[in-house]
Amino acid sequence: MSDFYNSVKVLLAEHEALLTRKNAPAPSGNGVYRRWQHPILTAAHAPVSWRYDLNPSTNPYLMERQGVNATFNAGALYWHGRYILAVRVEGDDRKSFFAIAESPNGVDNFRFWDYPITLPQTDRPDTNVYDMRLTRHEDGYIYGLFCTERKDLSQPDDLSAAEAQCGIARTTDLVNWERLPDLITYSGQQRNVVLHPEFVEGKYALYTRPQDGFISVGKGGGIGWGLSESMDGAEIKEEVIVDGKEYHTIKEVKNGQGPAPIRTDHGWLHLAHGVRNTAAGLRYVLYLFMTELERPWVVSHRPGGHFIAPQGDERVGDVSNVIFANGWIVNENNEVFIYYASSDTRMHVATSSVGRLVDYVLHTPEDGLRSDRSVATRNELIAANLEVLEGMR
Ligand code: M1P
Repeated sequence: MSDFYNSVKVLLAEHEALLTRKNAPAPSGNGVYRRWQHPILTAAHAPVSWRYDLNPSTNPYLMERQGVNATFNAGALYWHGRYILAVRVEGDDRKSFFAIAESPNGVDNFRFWDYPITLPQTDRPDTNVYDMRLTRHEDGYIYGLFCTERKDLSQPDDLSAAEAQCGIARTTDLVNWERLPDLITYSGQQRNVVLHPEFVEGKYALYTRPQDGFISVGKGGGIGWGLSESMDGAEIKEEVIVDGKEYHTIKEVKNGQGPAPIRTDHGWLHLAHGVRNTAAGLRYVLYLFMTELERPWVVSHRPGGHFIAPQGDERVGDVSNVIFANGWIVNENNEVFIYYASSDTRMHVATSSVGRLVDYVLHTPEDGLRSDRSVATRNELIAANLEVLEGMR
C-alpha cells in the first residue's frame, strides 16, 4: 500500500515540477513579438486527478484511466489581474471540453482549476465542442462562443458528415455558465464565430465564418459580420464579408477571426488565421489586420503575409503544420500576450505590445498579389536601406 502512495507522490511531484517550470523568452525575435521557449500547456499539464484513479483498491496498478490527448485553442481573458485561459482539452476519446487554466504572470505557472467547465446543453446535445472565444461584453457578461459539432443527420450513411454551428454560453464568474440558444444564421454552417466587445448601432455584433461544408468552406468563407438584437436567441439576418479569401495568399482556402479584436487609437486590431493548401496538406498561419473604430466591419489596414507561422517543434502534432489562436490579452501596461496553439496539440505564448502591433499593421506593405509587385516593394526597402548603410560608413 505504501508503494502505491509513494508512486502517487512521485506522479504529483513530477506534475508540480512541470507546472512550476519557469519560462523564458526566446533569445531572439523579429521585433514584432517574442516567442517564449516552453509550451505553456500540454496534455501533461492536465491534473493527475483528471487522469488517474488514485484509489489503490480500484486501480492497484496506478494506471491512467482517462487519458488527456491535447490542450489547445484557448480563449483568453484578463481577470482580476490574472491570466485566464478557457482551454480546449481533448480526451483520448476525441471529445473536447473546456477547462479554465490560470497563471499569475501570463507566461508560466498555468494551472487548471479543479473541475472542467460544466456546459449546459440545449435540446440538441453537442457531440463535440471546441475553440471558445471569450468576450467581456459591455452588457456586463462574459460570453463564450464556441463551435458545437453534431452529426449531419441528412447524411446518415457518411459517418464523417458533421455540422458545425456556433454555441453560446455566458457567465459572470467563469464557474457557472448559462447556455443560450445556438446562433441562427442563414449560411449552411458556422465556425470561428466571435462576439465584438461593444454594441454597434445598439446591437450585438458578431464576426462569423459562413461555410458550405464541415471542413471546406466551399463557395462561402471569409470573415463575416452581422448584427443581432439579442444574445438570448441570437440571429443574424444578413452577413457581410469583412475579410475574404484571396487567390495565392496565406488565406487562399479559408480564414477565420481569432479572438475579439483589441480597441486601439488607430482602429480595431484583429488577429486571424489563414489557410492554404500544400502537397503536405493544409497550412494554418496567423495574420493581423485593422478595421475602422466606428465601422468595425470595414478593413483599414491589411499587412501582407503571415504574422506567426509554425516553426520547429510547433510544426508537428495531431494536425501538423497548424498555428491557431483564439485568445489574447492586453494588460494594464499595454503588453499583449498572444496565446497560440501548435498543430492542434499544445499551447504557447508570444508577447508584444499594442504599440508594436499597431506599428506592424500600419507599416507592413499589403500583399501585392503578384511576384513582380513583391519584388518592387522589397526593392524600395533595399534602396532606402543601402542609403542608410552608406551613411553609416
Ligand atoms: O485543424 C486545424 C483547425 O481546423 C479548424 O479551423 P477552420 O475551421 O478554420 O478550418 C478548427 O477545427 C480548429 O479547431 C482547428 O485547430
